[in-house]
Amino acid sequence: MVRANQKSREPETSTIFDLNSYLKQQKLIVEQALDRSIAIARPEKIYEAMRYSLLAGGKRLRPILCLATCELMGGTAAMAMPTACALEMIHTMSLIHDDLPAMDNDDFRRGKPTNHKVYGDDIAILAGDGLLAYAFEFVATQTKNVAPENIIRVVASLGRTVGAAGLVGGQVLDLESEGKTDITAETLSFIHTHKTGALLEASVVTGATIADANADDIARLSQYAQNIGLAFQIIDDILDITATDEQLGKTAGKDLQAQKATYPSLWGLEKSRLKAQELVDSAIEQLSIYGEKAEPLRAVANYIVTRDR
Ligand code: GRG
Repeated sequence: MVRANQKSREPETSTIFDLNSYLKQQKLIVEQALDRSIAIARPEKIYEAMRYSLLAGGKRLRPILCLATCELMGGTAAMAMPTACALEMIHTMSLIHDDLPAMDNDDFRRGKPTNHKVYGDDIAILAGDGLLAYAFEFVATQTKNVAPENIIRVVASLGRTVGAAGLVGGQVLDLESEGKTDITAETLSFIHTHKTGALLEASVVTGATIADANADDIARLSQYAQNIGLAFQIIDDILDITATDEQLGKTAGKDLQAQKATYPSLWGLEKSRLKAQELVDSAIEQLSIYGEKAEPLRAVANYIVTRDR
């Protein structure tokens, strides 16, 4: 027995969760699965363009969240991996389209020339379309050992997330808001809960659904995801001001240049940071019921406010 004034002989690091190793390891297994997910076929150019952006790096946060939530709810990484890959395919397609001249018009993404800079606008549009369609095919054909009704729920959730009720709707309001000086906090929140938050929430909800989580757990985990989703966007806005092109792997300072309303433009940098931290604290509170098992989700939430890229 260990007395109060006696030090335990257990190594102190045994229960400390090493976020950096965890993220590195999870990123590696996700990237291996993504590499296997699409083979080059005819016409080679479109498969190369899809693979170019899909395998260009990135933090792989959405797949990591999906795998972690599935495991927290008692499922396995293997059950969730096709959905984890699909989430990254959808995210990547949204970045390819967002970078096009008709949208955000960027030359760099993930430290490399954007898809349309390498393959032209026509192929970049089609590479995005190809990735989007393939994401759904991949979930439907590759998911194993998951109840069919849960696979259907995952497909429905992904569909809602990318459509007008999610990413597309958020992007439209974002485009309409450009250059306007009277954007309210409510409009800004609509843009980001749809454009950024929806896919992060779907990452968590699909992971839980694959593991057959109950409605209470899904509601709690959705709340966690909504909080980290907004915090993620606030930090994204802050980094657009404070980080360099090299750190971000894309052009920094674009929000100011495009006269976009952002959280720092509404609240200032300091209040934005505080707000992001509050959201992460609330997200972490949602996990208390799960104890130590939720350490990966807690650590990802903390990473979101401390990240520098
Ligand atoms: C989904 C059909 C369909 C169309 C796309 C273009 C568009 C509609 C939506 C834009 C969505 C978008 C680009 C949102 C920004 C989300 C965001 C903060 C991206 C950066 O995510 P990180 O930092 O990037 O996770 P990495 O590169 O690390 O993956």
